[in-house]
Amino acid sequence: MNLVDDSRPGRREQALALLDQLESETPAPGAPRIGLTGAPGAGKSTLVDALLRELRRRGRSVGIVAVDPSSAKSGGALLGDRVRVRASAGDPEVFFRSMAARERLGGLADATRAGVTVLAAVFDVVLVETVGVGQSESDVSRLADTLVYVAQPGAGDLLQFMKAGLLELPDIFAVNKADQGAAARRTALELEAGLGLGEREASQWTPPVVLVSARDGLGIRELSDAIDSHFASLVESGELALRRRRGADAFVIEALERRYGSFGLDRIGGRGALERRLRVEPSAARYGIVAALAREIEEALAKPRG
Ligand SMILES: Nc1nc2c(ncn2[C@@H]2O[C@H](COP(=O)(O)OP(=O)(O)O)[C@@H](O)[C@H]2O)c(=O)[nH]1
Ligand SMILES: [Mg+2]
Repeated sequence: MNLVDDSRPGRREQALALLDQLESETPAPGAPRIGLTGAPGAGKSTLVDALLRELRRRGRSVGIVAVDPSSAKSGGALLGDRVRVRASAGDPEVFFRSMAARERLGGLADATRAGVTVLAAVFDVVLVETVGVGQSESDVSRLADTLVYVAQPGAGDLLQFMKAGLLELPDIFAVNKADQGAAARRTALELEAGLGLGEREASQWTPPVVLVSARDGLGIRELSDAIDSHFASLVESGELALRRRRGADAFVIEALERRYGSFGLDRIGGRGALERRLRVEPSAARYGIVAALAREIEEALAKPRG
């Protein structure tokens, strides 16, 4: 993690090589990568803590990456997360890392993905907390095997979510604050109804809606079971490898596009050509590839056109 955090140019090459090595040498399926997303205040952090306790009860070691969309980093941790780091202090089977949303490894690979790669090589389960899904910035659907959307009772964000056509992305819906009673049950029913309307990719999995109270520890066992079932179904269907590959390819394209724009991508044949090239590359080498392609684009941009 320290190497990955090191921004000196020489270290950056080393870090990218290490990350590819970790991805290729960690036997599949490896650690489930569980993403938790949802509006600020929905209770994601509280739920991560509750899940952490449940997972530890089940004897599993846990790595956590928390992405804060607003905070600046200070001394390696985000201010708001100090308390939580302390809560698991002294447990060697738990590792917590928080990062600011815009952090980039050498300005290119996103630090969240790098953190997940490292923790997945070491811990039994990786939890990623972040806001933002279906957006280019900090899009957790790209690095999670199982995406949990955390809703809260009466949330207008649910409507926004449905309007944006993002109901297809989550694998599990957790309606938090079930201790609020009827309001939470109503939100769960609305969600279930909404799910019936949406178009889903043809697959065996029907996303469950689980009522939880992260504060009181209600429904946490059920949520944990649902997460396990989803991961098992990904492994069984062979979807896991496909999903990880799709996510990694999207990460490469997005990283290059963000840095060089479509103008830059055009200099190496455009987005379509890039997608075709990625298809024939081994899937566990995405960090090195993104750096190599960046060099290629820079060389092309340095040459006069035509
Ligand atoms: N009543 C109730 N409040 C909760 C629950 N979970 C979280 N909260 C509260 O909701 C607020 C936001 O929680 P937090 O975990 O920081 O949300 P995040 O922004 O999604 O990470 C805090 O005041 C929590 O104490 C819950 O299950 N029930
Ligand atoms: Mg939070």
